[in-house]
Amino acid sequence: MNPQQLTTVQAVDNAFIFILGVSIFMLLLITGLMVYFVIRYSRKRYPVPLSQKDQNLWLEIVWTVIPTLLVMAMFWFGWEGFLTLQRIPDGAIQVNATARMWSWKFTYDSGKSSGKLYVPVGTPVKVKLESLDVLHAFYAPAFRVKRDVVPGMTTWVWFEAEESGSYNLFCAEYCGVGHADMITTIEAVPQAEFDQWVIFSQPPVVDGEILLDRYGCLSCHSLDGSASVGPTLQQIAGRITKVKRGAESLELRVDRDYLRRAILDPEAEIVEGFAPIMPPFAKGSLGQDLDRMLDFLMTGESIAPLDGEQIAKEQGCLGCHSIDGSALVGPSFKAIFGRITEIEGRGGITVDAAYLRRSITHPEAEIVDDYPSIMPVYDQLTEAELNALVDYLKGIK
Ligand code: HEC
Ligand code: HEC
Ligand SMILES: [Cu+2]
Repeated sequence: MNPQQLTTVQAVDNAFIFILGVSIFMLLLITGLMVYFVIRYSRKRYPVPLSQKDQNLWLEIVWTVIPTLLVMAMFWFGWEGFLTLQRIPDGAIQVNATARMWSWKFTYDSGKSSGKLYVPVGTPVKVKLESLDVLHAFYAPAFRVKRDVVPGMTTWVWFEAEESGSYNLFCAEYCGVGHADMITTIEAVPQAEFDQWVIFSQPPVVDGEILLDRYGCLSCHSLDGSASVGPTLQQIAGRITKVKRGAESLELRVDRDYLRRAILDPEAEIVEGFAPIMPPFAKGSLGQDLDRMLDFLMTGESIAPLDGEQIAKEQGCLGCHSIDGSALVGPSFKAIFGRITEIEGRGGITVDAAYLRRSITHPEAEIVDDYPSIMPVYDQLTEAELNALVDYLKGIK
């Protein structure tokens, strides 16, 4: 077998193209011969048969041996393809995929998760597949992989993206009314971008110190007043800082804008007495965390609230709940706060924050009348995420 492993695309395409090629060749050969014989030996030309052969050993050998070889070759390509799909190459990174009605969640080693599958170009990726509810299937046509995602069982696929781009990813097993919402994409990005993305945009944290630590700020900055590689960040807001902007020396009061510049473009203004070695942080890689970081640095404590809408999207809530009043799989979120909701076997309950929390963490405890009890249990949300969700729901008018 080849010392260098095939990719899944090569493996499947080899088998496919070989079988297709043989089939087309046979189709043309047989049809051509048939037409030729029909004309050549038509009854008009030869009303009486010229000969009546019933034996030709060579012909029999030829049409036994050649098809046998062809079928064995088909088996060879198929078998090689099967083995390639089974054998995960060395150096593959792992991503865990969780399918649920009706969304995908991909979790990376760093703890980061996303609704699209991000992969580095040129590195094999092993995707571990698990389902939280019913049968789904992971189907990425561009990489020729398709595998059932079975509740209670772990399956996996691997593939390697050779070029960066955005590739379709489907659920290929009908899994209920929201099945079609399980379309997402595989985003293949250059390795450096992937590393940046996986490391620098991680799950939301609520503690400012953890947040700074996560981005590596604390390896150069202290929070206790001591200078290290960079100035301390303790009580930085409002402090007068001496910086060099080009050749110019300035004294600036630290405000939000200054902090933003110091993080996104540290080279523009260098704090006196320190080396210009702080790496710039791209706005995109910090995302929402930039504002939360600034909040923390400005106040020393509070962190901006998480974006509840974002969480609702990521968690798939909006696949089952509309915000425009239409009933999807679950009741609409429109004007949910304060309304009376009819609970099976218990009558009307006024929707308040506590009820919303219970609905999310223990949806099976109170079932809204006329709806099936299929809402997934969200017990993995952090306190902050839960609060953000409840605030978001409250705000939907
Ligand atoms: C490799 C070390 C290093 C890392 C990592 C680093 N910094 Fe810095 N930082 C410095 C140095 C050195 C300075 C002073 C020189 C300058 O202004 O660029 C500085 C300056 C600053 C200043 C201006 C401080 C003042 O007194 O005016 C702020 C604010 C700051 N960094 C925030 C951050 C944040 C937030 C992070 C993480 C997202 C971070 N830094 C990551 C080394 C680092
Ligand atoms: C698979 C579909 C599905 C998903 C995903 C889902 N829900 Fe639900 N949800 C339902 C159904 C069905 C009901 C009604 C039955 C019940 O009470 O369990 C419901 C009920 C609710 C209720 C009570 C509504 C009322 O009118 O009293 C709230 C609040 C709620 N969901 C919030 C959420 C949030 C927040 C998320 C995301 C974290 C979410 N749901 C995700 C299907 C879903
Ligand atoms: Cu599905």
